[in-house]
Amino acid sequence: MRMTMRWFGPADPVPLWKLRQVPNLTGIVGALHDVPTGEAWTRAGVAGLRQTVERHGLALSVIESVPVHEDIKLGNARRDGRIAAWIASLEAVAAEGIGVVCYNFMPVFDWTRTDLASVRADGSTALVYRHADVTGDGGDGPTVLPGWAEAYTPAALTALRAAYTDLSADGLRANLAYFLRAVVPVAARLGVHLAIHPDDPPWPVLGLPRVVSTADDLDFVLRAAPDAHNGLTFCTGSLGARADNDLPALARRFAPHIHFVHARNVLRHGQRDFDEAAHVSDQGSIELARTVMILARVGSDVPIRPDHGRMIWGETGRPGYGLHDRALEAMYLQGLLDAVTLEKESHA
Ligand code: DNO
Repeated sequence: MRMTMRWFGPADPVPLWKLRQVPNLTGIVGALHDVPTGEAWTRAGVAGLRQTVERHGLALSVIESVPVHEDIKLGNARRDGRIAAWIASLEAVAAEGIGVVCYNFMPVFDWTRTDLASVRADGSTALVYRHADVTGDGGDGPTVLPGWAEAYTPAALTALRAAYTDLSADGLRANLAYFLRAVVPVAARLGVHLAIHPDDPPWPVLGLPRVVSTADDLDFVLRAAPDAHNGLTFCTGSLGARADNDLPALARRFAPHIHFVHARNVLRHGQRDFDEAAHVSDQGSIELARTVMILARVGSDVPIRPDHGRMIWGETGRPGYGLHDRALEAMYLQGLLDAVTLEKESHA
């Protein structure tokens, strides 16, 4: 696997020159964050990002994400126009030679946490999720939570959530299948590997359905438009927030369809609460080392990135995306990859 790290563009407190000094880091995971969701990216925009990354001696390996507009998830009358724009973005990405595109299909909210700086016993801070804190304010839920990719006004959020009232999980699944049947043939023609990101957390939030949470859900995605270019982002932290997702088993089962890996650990408390933990396997509930080694043994040579880290050594910045802990994580992952390489050599 190829080591990559996420970079949020010129406004990211962690500059590219620092990422370049992480040993064995070759690739950057980026996006055009200033293009509004639903608008088509231009080739010039993608070229600009690629050139900036390349000037720092790195490659733009993955686009994360080309956001999917709510009209597509809702399956309303505007969806075909939105899909056309998504396809135009895909064409811009392909024209610049970038081969992997990550996206998600979570209604309204992207990843959700209830505290972005929970103080740990060692003085570091981490992101945590407490289900009661999302749903526990009388039924309507809060209008703003830390970590949402889109900032909604309370009125916009209420209207958007109302639009989902009649959409069941099966309805959302049908809209996902419609989207996949439209975009996968284009991705195949362009040679771009699509990698859907699982729901984070992998259960319904605020009454909105989520349909990319379990092994059956991943299977549904792959069957909806069977093609080598229709694949998965294997996010250990998202999938691993559910105790009934057996990560080593999922890694073995889905390896041929995994085009991108997000690695991190979580410490689960009960069914619906968790803390983000340091990567080392025994710090969390996930068998992270075993899972990554399985992917390295049986999977393809795909990009992997350390996902969120804690804030350590007094670092401040974008929650989950500081430099120090993610660099430690990259080294832990690199050690696991080296171990598998040595293992393969000793059997050769
Ligand atoms: C959080 C990320 C997500 C991810 C999207 C992919 O840090 O893993 O925001 O980028 O869900 O579409």
